[in-house]
Amino acid sequence: MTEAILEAQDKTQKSGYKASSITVLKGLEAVRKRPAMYIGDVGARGLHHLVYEVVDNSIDEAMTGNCNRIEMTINKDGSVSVKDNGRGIPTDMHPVEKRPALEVVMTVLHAGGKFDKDSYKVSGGLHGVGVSVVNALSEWLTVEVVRDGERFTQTYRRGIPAGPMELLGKARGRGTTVTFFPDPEIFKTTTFSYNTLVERLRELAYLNRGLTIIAEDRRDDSREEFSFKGGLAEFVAYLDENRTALHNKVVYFEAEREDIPVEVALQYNDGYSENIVTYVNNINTVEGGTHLSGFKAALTRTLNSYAEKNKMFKSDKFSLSGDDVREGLTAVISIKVGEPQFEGQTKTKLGNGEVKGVVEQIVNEKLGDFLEEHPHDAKKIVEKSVHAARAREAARKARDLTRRKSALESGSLPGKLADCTSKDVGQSELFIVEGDSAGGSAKQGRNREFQAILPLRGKVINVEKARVDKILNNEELRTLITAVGAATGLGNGSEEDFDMAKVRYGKIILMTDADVDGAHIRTLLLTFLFRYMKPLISEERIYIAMPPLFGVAKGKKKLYAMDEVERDKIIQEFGGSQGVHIQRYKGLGEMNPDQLWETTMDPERRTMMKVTLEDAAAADHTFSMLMGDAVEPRREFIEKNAKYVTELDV
Ligand code: 0RA
Repeated sequence: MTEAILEAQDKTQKSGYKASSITVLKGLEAVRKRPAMYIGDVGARGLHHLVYEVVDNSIDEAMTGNCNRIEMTINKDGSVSVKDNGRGIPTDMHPVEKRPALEVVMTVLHAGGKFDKDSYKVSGGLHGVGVSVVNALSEWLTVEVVRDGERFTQTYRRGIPAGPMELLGKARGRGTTVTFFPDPEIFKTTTFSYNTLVERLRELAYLNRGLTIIAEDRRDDSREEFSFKGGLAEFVAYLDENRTALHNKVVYFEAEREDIPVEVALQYNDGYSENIVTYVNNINTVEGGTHLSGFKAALTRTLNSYAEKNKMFKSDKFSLSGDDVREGLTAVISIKVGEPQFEGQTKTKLGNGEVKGVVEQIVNEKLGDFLEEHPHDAKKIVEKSVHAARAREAARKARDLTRRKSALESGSLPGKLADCTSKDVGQSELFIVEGDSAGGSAKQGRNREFQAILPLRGKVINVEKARVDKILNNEELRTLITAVGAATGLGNGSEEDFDMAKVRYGKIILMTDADVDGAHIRTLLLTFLFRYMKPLISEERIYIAMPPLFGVAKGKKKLYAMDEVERDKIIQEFGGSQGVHIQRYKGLGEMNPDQLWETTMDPERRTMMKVTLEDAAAADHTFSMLMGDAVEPRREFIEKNAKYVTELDV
């Protein structure tokens, strides 16, 4: 224990309490000065990361086998408590710093994380920055520890101890409870979303088999308890609950090689999309990486060799491609790496080269075993893949035809697209607009230098229910693919074909009516982008235009309102409703080009919603529910969420 604490201290600081408290203040100051460097941003996302950071510390206790229960509570006053039944943060005197270890952990940057060498701590990224960062960014924080039969507590304000650690008295059990209120001086909002937190906590419960996680919202008495004995197998079943499975039992295995534990669950369904969610140290690696590559390589190889060995291909030359074997596949891969290297735009791509071979070997072996032991399921999976291969071949032939034809007929860009003149991708924007009349207004109202308009006339196909050949026959999606410019020719549009470097616009903005139809078209478009152009979402290039709902005019003055509350405020500012004319915009088409520019398109004045991908698994579940076969969950979701769509987190 003492050794562990010694390790945690700053080795250059040996001059006792005063010097170390100066270091502490400097550390806290650095965090408060540049919060985004530690937690990503100071918006809703950063706010919720505070909770994840505290929970991560408890998860570490669980991962080392020292804790099996974590409770997260949003309290009535809006503060959050995270309680675990782990060993409790040590409370004995720090031999050099001359203050309790608890205070050191809570106030010294990175002190907490270095205690346990065995746990898979994350270097860099948003996670693993240490609970002291949460402390520094909280208006107040109270920690309570039960350890060795006694209860201790300490409170801090903006990271600074409000008093010494206190002994509260005797107590049973053990564990740590951290309660904090985020600092309104730092955060744009301090209101926690229970749903957002629940989604992450559910995910963590799936990822840590057997761990009980309880979420509670005392503001409205919501409560959920998650505990999954089946771990990832149950996760996959949950992701596919709105789909029809091809085989009854989820394929599940785990193994460890070169100190890298690998856990995989997968299931095929009768749909066409590919849904692989990957994690490293409980972090969702949205951009994939070496673990995903290893898995894909093994899947393709194992299915081909099994099918060949069992003479399931009609011709010797036949083989299944990666796309073929991933059609209708839902899989979750979770691995632990001692020193992960995160790369990519959003630092969610695993770079460690050694991981690919490890995952590949394990999947080859274990999936091979599964196929041998379950010939009935194996047959279904191979048949599905062979079917996918045939459809893909037919689609390719059809595509070659259309490509030649369209090359003769026109240039490469769709005729409906009113492109911008600038070739600077960074500043150019593509507006995808619902309907011809709104499209016309947008074309007239835009700044043609950097704004391109693509009006959508016909129906956008539901890609959850269609195979790639059908998708490519959909006029609207084809024009969209061509306008974006990143799919290779009219390639199959899957992630591998999608080339971010070729995207022609910095921002792609969905502009649909503020009504039910508009919302439907927007969901169809988002589903397509999520399934076939995911990097556009993970790199946060997709936006949703927010046209005003009301125009409020008095005399020559006219203001716009996004909702009823704003409308009423404007009426008040105008000195009451006398002589005030209110217009409710039902569709974009009701606005003239100038109005559309002023309210919705002008970068100086518009409000837009950025589409983010915090949690790919939750997004998959939402889309499969919204666009899949089951009607009841969709109706429930829409009723529950219709009122709360402020920040869209797919
Ligand atoms: C440092 C050392 C030990 C445990 C912890 C920190 C710890 C931190 C947190 C944060 C939230 N819950 C926590 N639980 C434990 C190990 C102590 C020992 O060896 O007994």
